[in-house]
Amino acid sequence: MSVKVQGVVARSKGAPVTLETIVVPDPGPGEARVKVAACGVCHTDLHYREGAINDEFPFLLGHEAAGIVESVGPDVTEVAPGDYVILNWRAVCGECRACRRGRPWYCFKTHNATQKMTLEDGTELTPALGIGAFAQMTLVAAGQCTKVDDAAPPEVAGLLGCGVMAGIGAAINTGAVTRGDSVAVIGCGGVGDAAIAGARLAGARKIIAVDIDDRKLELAKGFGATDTVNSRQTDPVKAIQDLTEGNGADVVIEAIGRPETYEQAFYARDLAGTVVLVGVPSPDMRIDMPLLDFFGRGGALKSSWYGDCLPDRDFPMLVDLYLQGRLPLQDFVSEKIGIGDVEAAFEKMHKGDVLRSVVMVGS
Ligand code: PAD
Ligand code: ZN
Repeated sequence: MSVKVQGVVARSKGAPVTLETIVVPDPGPGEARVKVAACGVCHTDLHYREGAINDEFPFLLGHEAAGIVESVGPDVTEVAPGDYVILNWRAVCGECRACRRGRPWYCFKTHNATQKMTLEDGTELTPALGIGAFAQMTLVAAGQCTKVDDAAPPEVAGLLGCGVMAGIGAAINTGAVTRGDSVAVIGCGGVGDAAIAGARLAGARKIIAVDIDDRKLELAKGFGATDTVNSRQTDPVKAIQDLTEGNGADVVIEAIGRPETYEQAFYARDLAGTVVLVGVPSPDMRIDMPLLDFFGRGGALKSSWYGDCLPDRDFPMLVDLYLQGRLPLQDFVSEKIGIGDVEAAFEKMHKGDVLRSVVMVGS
C-alpha cells in the first residue's frame, strides 16, 4: 500500500517551498522505503529551489538524512526493516565504465528508486539528489541506505549524507591532504567547516579558514582552523601566502562555488599545489584567466563530487570517529527545526546565521 505523508516541495523556480501531501509507493524490486528521522538543510536544496540545478519542478527537497528502513522490495537483501541508515546519493552500479575501471566513486549510473513519488493529483515529483527526505517517508534504491551505528543520533548522522561528507571528502579523498600539509579553505559554511575537520583528521599542520563573516571564522576554529582570514577586509591570496612562508597552501579548497573565490583559490596555492572545487556554481558563471598561469603554476585542479566518497566505506568509519570524540559532528547542528520551517531555514542560511538547520522529521 502506498502511504501519504507530508513533504516539502519546491513547485516553481524561486517560489517559497510549501508543505504538501505526497504519495510514497510501496517499495518495488531494488527499492526501500525509509522513515526519515532527521534531515539537514543544505545549500544544494536552495540551488534546486532557485532552478540552478535543473528545471524538473516540482522538487521534493531534502537529501541529508538519517532514518529507519520501514519496508523493502521483494529482492532486497542488503538492508531490512528496522535498520538504522544514512541515505546516500551514490549507490554505485558496479557496471559503468568508472566502476569497471576501479573508480566507483565516479560511478556514472548511480541507482535511485525506479518508481516515482507524486503529489495527490498524480504529478510526479523529482526528489532532490534522488532522495527527497524533507518528508516523513521517502522511497529510495536499497543501495542508497547505508547502515551505521545507531549510537549516533539522527540529526548528527544524517549530515554525513551530503554536505559534511562532501567537505571531509574534498579534503581527505579529492585533495588527498596528508600529514604536514598546509591547507586553506575558502567559504566556511557546513561544507567548508567539514573540509577543515577533514584536513585536521588527515594531519594538516596549518589550516587557514577564509570567509567574509567573522561568526563563521570563529566557528571554523572549533573544527580545526589554525588561522583565519576575513576576505572582506584582507586580500586572501596575500594573507594565505604570508601564512605559508610566502609560498601558498599545498591544498586550497573552494567551498562556495563562485568565480572570484575560485580565482582566489587558484592563486593562493603553492606551485604544483592542488585546488579542489567543492562549491557548486550556477550555470551563468564564467571565469576569465590567463591560460599561461594554468600551465606555469602546474599542479592539479580538481572538482569534488560528494567528496569522492564511497558511502559504505566512509559513513560507518566517520560515525565511529564521531563516537570516539575525534570528529565533532554535533557542532554542525545550529538548530533543530520542524518540517514547516524549511523556508525560514533558507533565510537563515542566506544571512549566514547557521551552519546547519536540521529538520527533525520524525518528531
Ligand atoms: P553555506 O551557505 O552554509 O556556506 C557558504 C559560506 O561561504 C558562508 O559561510 C559564507 O559566509 C561564505 N561566503 C560567501 N561568499 C563568500 C566570499 N565571496 N568569500 C568568502 N566566503 C564567502 O553553504 P554550504 O556550506 O552548505 O555549501 C557550500 C557549497 O557547497 C554550495 O555551493 C553547495 O551547493 C556545495 C555542495 N557541494 C557538494 C558537492 O558534492 N560538491 C555537496 C554539498 C554541497
Ligand atoms: Zn547537499
